[in-house]
Order: sequence, then structure tokens, then C-alpha cells
Amino acid sequence: ERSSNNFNYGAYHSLEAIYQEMDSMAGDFPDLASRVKIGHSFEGRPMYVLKFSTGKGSQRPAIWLNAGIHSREWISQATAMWTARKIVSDYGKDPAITSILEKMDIFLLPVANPDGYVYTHTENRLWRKTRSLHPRSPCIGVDPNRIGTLVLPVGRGASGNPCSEVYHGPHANSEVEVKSVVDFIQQHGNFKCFIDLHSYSQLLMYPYGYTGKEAPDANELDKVARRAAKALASLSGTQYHVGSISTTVYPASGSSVDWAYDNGIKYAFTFELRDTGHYGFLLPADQIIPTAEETWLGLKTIMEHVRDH
Ligand code: ING
Ligand code: ZN
Repeated sequence: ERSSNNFNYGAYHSLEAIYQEMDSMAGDFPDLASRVKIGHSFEGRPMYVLKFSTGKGSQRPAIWLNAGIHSREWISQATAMWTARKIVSDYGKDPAITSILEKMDIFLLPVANPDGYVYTHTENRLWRKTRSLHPRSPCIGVDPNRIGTLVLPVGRGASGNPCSEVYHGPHANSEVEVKSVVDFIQQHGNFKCFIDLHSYSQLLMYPYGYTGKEAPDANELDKVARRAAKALASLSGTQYHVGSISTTVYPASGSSVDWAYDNGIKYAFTFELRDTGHYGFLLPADQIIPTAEETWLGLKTIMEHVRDH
């Protein structure tokens, strides 16, 4: 039998501790969870997802939960880890998550930008981008939420300047971290939902960011997001604003959720978690569990809608 390593879900952790806990969760719940390597980072670190599956079918319809694409948004990675633990604890007890997993698989990537995350622990707590090097540039990294993955017009809300915090990169798919996710999702071929966790601002948004035009499914996405925000607020009153990315936060091209939506994943949402700016990226650890608990209610609302549609 495996011994529990006493991972504290109310604390922020190193990449190594997160990867160990993912391994340990998979070992503790072998019939439900597995740790899958989907690729590696620029600096050669593995990229791990937790796959939650009752194993009753292959390539079942699936949900992708993405976190930590921006390394300094620590509440995102921490919320993802709490969520993973919640899924394994509540399966078979909570009818909502149980029925979701009877029909679908969930893939959770807690640290989408591992090099950046390590850098925020060792060198610069406020690092946002990847850590890739670019010939002839004095600056490091690309905004992994601005890569013109493939076909999106690069322009609004992204920059061609390698020193910018929203640098879109030298060419499509320049960032191996993003390419690993894109390839995995495309090879799988049956994702119905993609949710990206960021911080901060308390927003729940849906496509588009790259254009002010309404997404064809905007009405449905807006309704689901409003229900999710209401469920989230029901726990302790935390208020979220809901709307499309471009009208709610700012125009931004090349984001993961716009890519997902335009590649057939209708239920594409981005959360900007706590807070509204008092602590910002430096959210105290005593807010991790309250944030994760309320976010879970929003996530479940979305996932139940996906299950039923
Ligand atoms: N905010 C997001 C950003 O990438 C966003 C907002 C979300 C833009 C989804 C586009 C798509 O700028 C933070 N805090 O990173
Ligand atoms: Zn972000």
C-alpha cells in the first residue's frame, strides 16, 4: 500500500511536489486516475496530465481542464490540484461528478507552463511567459496564451515584440508546451469542453478574444456561464463578471480558448480566479481552499451542462 505524502492543498507548492502528488493520487486511485505524460517543456521538464476515467470506453467524450499557462497565477495551479483531489474523493459519493464520469473522461493539466512555474519559485515571482530562447532577441519567453496557434489572425492584444509580456512568438506553434496540448487534443479527437484557469479579476468568459464578433454559440455559452457564476457565488458570495473575452477583459488573439472553440470544442471557457486586485497574483495561501471550493461549483455547473448536451 502507498503511504500518503500529506500534500497540503492549502499551500503553494514546487513543481516537483505537484508532480509527486499527481503520481501519488494516481497510485491511490488506480481505477479512476492516471498520470499521463503529454510532452515536455522548452527546458526539458515533463508535462503531466491527470486523466480521470472510469475506463468504460475508449476516446470517450472528454473535458480538458487547463491551469498554470501563466506561471505567476499561482492560484490557478493550486486550484487545479485541489480539484483533482476533489474528483477522486467525490466520485461515487457526489451524484454530479459521478454521473459526469459515467459518460465522459476528464483530463486535468495543473501546470501548463512548467519552466515558467519553476522560474517564479527561483528567480522572479511575477514571471508570466514561457522560458524559451529566441535567436537575435535579448528577451526570453512567449505568452502561451497569445500564440497565433495556427490560423488565428495575430494582431489585436498580442505583440510581435519579444520583450512584450504578450509576445505571440516567432511562428505558429513555436512553444512546445502549447504544441503538446494541441497535439494531444487533436489526436484524441473527442473533446467537448476546454476550461482554462487564470487569475486574477473574478471573470468567467467565453470566446471570442480575437474579434469583437459574437461566437455562434454565444447565447448558450453566456447562459451556462451565468449559471456557473451564480453557483460559484452561492458558496460565499464571491461575484464574477460574465461575458465574452473581448468585451469583458480586452481584445486578445491567439488564446487557448479561442483555439479550442474554433477547432470544434464548443464549451470553451476561461476563469479569472480571485481576487479583484487587492493581492492580485500574490493571493495568500489561506484563500486557496475557499477559491477552489467555490470554483468547483462553477466547474460542475459547466461540466453537467456538457454532460447533458
Ligand atoms: N488574463 C488573460 C490573458 O491571457 C484572457 C485574459 C483569457 C485573454 C482568455 C484571452 C483569452 O491575458 C490573464 N490574467 O492572463
Ligand atoms: Zn493568465
